[in-house]
This record gives sequence, structure tokens and C-alpha cells, in this order.
Amino acid sequence: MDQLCSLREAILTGDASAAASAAGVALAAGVSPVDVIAEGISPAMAEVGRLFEEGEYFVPELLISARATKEVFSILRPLLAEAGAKPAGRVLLATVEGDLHDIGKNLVGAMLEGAGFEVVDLGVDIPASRFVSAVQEARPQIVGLSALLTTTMPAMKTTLEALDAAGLRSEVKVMIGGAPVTQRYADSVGADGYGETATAAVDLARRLIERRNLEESRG
Ligand code: B1M
Repeated sequence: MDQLCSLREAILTGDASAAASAAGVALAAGVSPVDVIAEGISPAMAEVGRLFEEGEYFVPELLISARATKEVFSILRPLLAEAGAKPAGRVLLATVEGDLHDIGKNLVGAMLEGAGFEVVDLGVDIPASRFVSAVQEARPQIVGLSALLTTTMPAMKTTLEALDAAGLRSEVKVMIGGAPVTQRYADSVGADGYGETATAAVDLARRLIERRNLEESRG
């Protein structure tokens, strides 16, 4: 999408004000907030990750690109909230304990909001006990766990076990994702689903809500 070229460029160079104005121009030209995320922010951040892996970008570049995406999200969030009338479902979302990566999780949250879900975002470095209390308070239909480090993936299993121990596992569907996570890992820890990308996470959330409604109607 041509209108999103300058947005991707501004995120790559970490220019927050240029990113915000490019997003404004794209929205004014009729690009939907969801497409601004899916075709603008998402590929730009994937490219930032690739440049980092190849040694062209370092931590400061990563952080200023992440800051530029936050600036754009602050413009998109009210528009995404306006779009959905009746919430498609409530998702409790967070990055697991020990893990501070939130760019992918924020993309997933924004795409879910764009698809009409109500998102309760707990943030990063969230211990299993906090997930348990948040499920008791917010009563979501879905819990979404994100992890970017191989060393924090086991916290997904710990979180599932804590939900089980608290008697909450049958009340929520749990979906997991993040760069090192796979379908195989999701199966091995007993998660209800794995989303490879933010778009896949939205499709998965829709399917999980349908499955949950069906199970409820069967008693
Ligand atoms: Co970190 N980091 N990092 N880092 N970092 C990685 C993950 C790493 C692969 C880089 C590398 O070394 N090659 C590596 C992990 C290696 C491993 O575990 N095997 C790594 C490391 C080692 C570290 C530190 C330990 C570095 C250090 O301090 N020595 C440290 C750990 C801090 C901690 O968490 N405790 C660290 C720190 C950081 C920064 C703070 C500098 C920064 C994070 C800033 C932030 O998030 N606010 C950072 C970043 C940016 C990265 C890379 C470069 C990019 C991650 C990213 O944002 N990608 C990353 C390398 C890489 O992935 N190429 C790396 C873009 C984002 C859109 O993609 O997050 O994959 P992603 O999300 C996707 C999908 O995965 C999916 O949807 C998103 C959009 O499509 N998805 C879900 C994500 N969550 C989902 C949840 C779902 C469904 C789908 O359902 C709930």
C-alpha cells in the first residue's frame, strides 16, 4: 500500500513525529487503522528485527523504532475502539515472566482491538500468579501469552499450570505466540492454540471464542 511507504520508512529510521504524521496522512486517505498496523507497523518492525539480527541495527535503533510505533498506536487506539460496537470477546494479554519484549504483543493487542475484541493488557514480565488474579478479576474468555526468549518460554507452561491449579483452566482458552514459539511447543504445554503472526492471532482468537461458545452451549 503506497500510502504506508513513508510510515514504514519513518519507523525504520525511528522518527516518531514523521511516523505519526505519515499515519495521519494514510488514515486521511482512507487506509483503515487495521491496515496501518498490518501493512505499515508490522512489516516495518519485522524489518527492524531483521536488521538487528544482521548486525546493521543495535539496541538504540531498536528502541527508537519501538518508540515510533508507540506514537502511532496512540493515534490508532481511539479509532480502533470506535470501530467495534459489541466486543467480540475479552482477551487478557501479556508477556510472560522474565521477558520484557512487548512490540509483537502490542501489535497482537492492537490487531485484536481492531477486530472488535476488548483487550486487557497486563504488560510485560508478568508472573503466573498475576495472570491468575487478573483472570479472576477480568473474567476474559481468552488469555494470550507472548514470549520472545527461549529462556522465558517455560513461563508459559508455568502460567498454564497456575491457571489449572487455581481451577481456572476450563474457563479460559489460552493462546500463545512469539518468535521462538511453535505449534509443537503449544501442543506440548497444552495451550489451546498458537498464533505465528498478529493476523493469525486474530483468526485464532475468533476460532477459540467459537469453540468456547459451542462448549458452553453443550454444557
Ligand atoms: Co531482544 N532478543 N533481548 N530485545 N530482541 C531477541 C528476541 C533475540 C532473538 C535477538 C538475537 O539475539 N538474535 C534474542 C533471543 C534469543 C533467544 O532467546 N534464543 C534476544 C535477546 C537475547 C535479548 C536480551 C537477553 C539481550 C541482552 O540483554 N543480552 C534482552 C532480554 C530482555 C528481557 O526480555 N529480559 C533483550 C532486550 C531487547 C530490547 C529491550 C533491546 C528490545 C525489546 C524492546 C521492546 O520489546 N519494547 C529487543 C528486541 C527489539 C529484539 C528483536 C531484535 C526484535 C523483537 C521484535 O520486536 N520483533 C529480537 C530479534 C528478532 O525477533 N528478530 C530480539 C518485531 C515483532 C513485530 O515481532 O515480537 O516476533 P515478534 O512478534 C510477532 C510474532 O512473534 C507474533 O506476532 C507478532 C507480529 O506478527 N506474536 C504473537 C508475538 N506475540 C504473540 C502472542 C500471540 C500470538 C502471536 O498470542 C498471544
